[in-house]
Amino acid sequence: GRFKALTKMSSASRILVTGGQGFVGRALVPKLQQAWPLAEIMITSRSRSSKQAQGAVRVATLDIRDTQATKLLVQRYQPEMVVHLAAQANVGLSFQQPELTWQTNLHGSLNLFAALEQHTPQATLLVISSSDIYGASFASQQALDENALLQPQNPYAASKAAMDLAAGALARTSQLKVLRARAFNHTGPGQDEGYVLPAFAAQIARIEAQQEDILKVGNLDAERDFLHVDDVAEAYVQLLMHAQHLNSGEIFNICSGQAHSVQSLLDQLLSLATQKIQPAADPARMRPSDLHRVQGCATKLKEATGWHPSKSISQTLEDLLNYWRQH
Ligand code: A2R
Repeated sequence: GRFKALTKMSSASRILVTGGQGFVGRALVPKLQQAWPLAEIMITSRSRSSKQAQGAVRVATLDIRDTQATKLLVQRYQPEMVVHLAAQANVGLSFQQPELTWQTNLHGSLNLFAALEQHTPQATLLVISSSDIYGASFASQQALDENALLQPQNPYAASKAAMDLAAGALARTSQLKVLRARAFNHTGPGQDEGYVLPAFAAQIARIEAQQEDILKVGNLDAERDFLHVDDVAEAYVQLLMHAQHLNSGEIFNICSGQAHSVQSLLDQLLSLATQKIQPAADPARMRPSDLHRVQGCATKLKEATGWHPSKSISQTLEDLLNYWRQH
């Protein structure tokens, strides 16, 4: 049972997290430290400016588009486990800068894969892919599992799909243990206001502090499958812990299994506010949303690792609002 699984868990003394200073990275690193207290952790960032209390964590300056620098880092550090988070993760920006998006998400990833294959062929690699790669498959309005067709609808999604497929091929052609996580929507403290839930929470907090008058909202019809970023990070840790028992190339959806309308999430946030707030439709935020419902099935992840989300959507929204009240 559980004990047997624990004794067989993967060990590691050097863990590398690309993009470790990003939103997910900042939630993940403390969990990695907890799970592997004896391991050394290195994160990469293009800049040295630090959003993170670095503690025992080393920060390497790296642009993954740089083939040589990526090789050198892997060769010198010799990671046993790698979480590949680094990406141009902004969908909007991917329309304006498709070239940057492809260079980072596909070619940068290929640089990392080649470096690992050459210098640390026994390593475990967890690549972070995205539910966006299913794209038009969500038109079915069903909770999608890992077998859904990849039908990306924007440059970001297409570049992540290509990365995901390249990682699948890598699993077949190398000895690396490759795991693919397809993350659905996630949110939490520290997420950029460009995302819908932080945008609501930040405005509510500013209205409570009398710094603003109106809450501007966009399209509220869309339904999305949200997890707290801590539960996403926990899923990544669990996958790494169980890596020895998982097949290389295996795919896991990271999601709650439930879809909530943006309207209902806004309503919940408004009910947490200390005053009555009337939202106002803002034409500038009315981006047409191509997908009505995005919902995933997390059964495979749950069965493989025992993972279960620990934060409900209402706790997640509370966390978010409290974060913005303090910022
Ligand atoms: O270099 P930094 O510290 O600005 O880190 C960004 C990093 N990044 C890169 N790293 C190396 N070379 C590049 N050319 C490059 N471009 C970007 O990726 C950034 O902090 C990190 C991604 O973090 P966020 O933008 O905060 O995304 P988030 O929400 O943490 O997403 C993590 C992963 C991504 O692969 C998404 O595509 C996926 O989850 O949904």
